[in-house]
Amino acid sequence: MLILHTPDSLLHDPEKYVRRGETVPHPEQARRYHVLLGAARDAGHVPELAGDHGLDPILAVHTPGHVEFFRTAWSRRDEWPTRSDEIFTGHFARPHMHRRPEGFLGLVGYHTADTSTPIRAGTWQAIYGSAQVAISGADAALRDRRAYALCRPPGHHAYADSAGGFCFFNNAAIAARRLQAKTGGKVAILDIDVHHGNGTQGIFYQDPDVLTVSIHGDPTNYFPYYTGYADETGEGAGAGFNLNLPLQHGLGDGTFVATVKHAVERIRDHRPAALVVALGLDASEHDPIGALRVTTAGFVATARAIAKAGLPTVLVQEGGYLSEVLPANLAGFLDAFDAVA
Ligand code: Q9C
Ligand code: ZN
Repeated sequence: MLILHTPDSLLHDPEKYVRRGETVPHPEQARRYHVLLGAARDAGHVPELAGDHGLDPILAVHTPGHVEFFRTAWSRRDEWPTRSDEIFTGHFARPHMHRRPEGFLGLVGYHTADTSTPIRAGTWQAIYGSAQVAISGADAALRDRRAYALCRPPGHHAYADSAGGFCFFNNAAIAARRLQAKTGGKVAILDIDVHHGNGTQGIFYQDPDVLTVSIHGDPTNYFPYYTGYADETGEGAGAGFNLNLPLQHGLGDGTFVATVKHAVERIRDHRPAALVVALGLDASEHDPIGALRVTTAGFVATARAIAKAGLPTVLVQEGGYLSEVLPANLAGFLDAFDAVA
C-alpha cells in the first residue's frame, strides 16, 4: 500500500519532558520517522510525499486560536524569559479558570496539557506536515481502499484547543473529518495505541456521525489519567457513540485481539463509509513506555481483524517507541492488512 510521509517530520525532535516527576529523554524522537519509513519500505510498501492541502482541513478540527498559537509561537520566543532550544511550561490552564490570556507565557499553558509538547524552531513545520500526511492518507484510502499515513509527531492526545502527550494536531481526527467531507457518510475511528485517545474522544464526544473506539491500558495510574474509562460513552447527540475498552496492565495477545474483534463488531454496526485506525504500536511487550504485552503475531492478528471489516481505511501512525521489534511490528501489521481482501 501507499506510505504517505514528509521529511518535515524531522524538524521536531524534542529533547526531554517530565514523566512521573522525573525529567527524562523524550521518547518521541525524530529517528522514529526513519525507522518507521524504513520498515514500511523494506516490507515492499511504496513511499509517496504528502501533498499540501492548506490550513482548512486542520481548522475543521482545531480552534483558530490553537492553530495560530503554534503557527506563531517560535517567532514570539523573545517574549519568553529565557533562551533555550525548547519552550515549555509547568503552568497549565485548568477547566474552572478558562480565559484565554493575551500573554505568551499564559498561552503556552493554555494550549498545552503537560510538558511533553515543547515548542522548537521546527515544530510548526513538523506538525503542519504531519497533519498534511494524514489528509493525503485519507484521500489515498478513498482511491486505493487503504493507505498508511506515517504521521510524526503523533496526534491522538490533541484536543481542539490543546496539545499534550507528544501530540499537537489530532491527525486521526483531521483524517476523519476529511473522509466525512469526501464521502458524505459516517466515519469510525479505532484507536489501538496503548494510551487512551483522549483528544479524539473529546473532539467527537457530542458527534453521533463519528464513532470513536479506543483500546488502551487502564488509565487509573497511567497516562492520560483523566479519561479512558468505560463509563465515558459520549454525550448529547453523541451519547452511545464513544466506546472505551481499557485493559488491565500486563495483558497480552489473547485479550488484545479479542478486544479488537469486539471493537470491529461495534464499528460494523455503525455502518461507516470509511475507517481511521489510530495505529499506535506501543501496546508492544517491548515498548519503553508501554503497559501491555502484545507480540508481533498479536499485531498481525489485529491487522487481519481490522481489515476484515472491509472498509476504506487510513492507518494513521500514533505512538510506538524505539525498540528492537518496532520495525517488525509495523511491517507485520501492514503486510497482514494488505493481505486481507
Ligand atoms: N506519567 C503517545 O503515545 N507520558 N503519547 C506521560 C506521565 C506521556 C504518549 C507519563 C505518554 C504520551 C502518542
Ligand atoms: Zn501511546
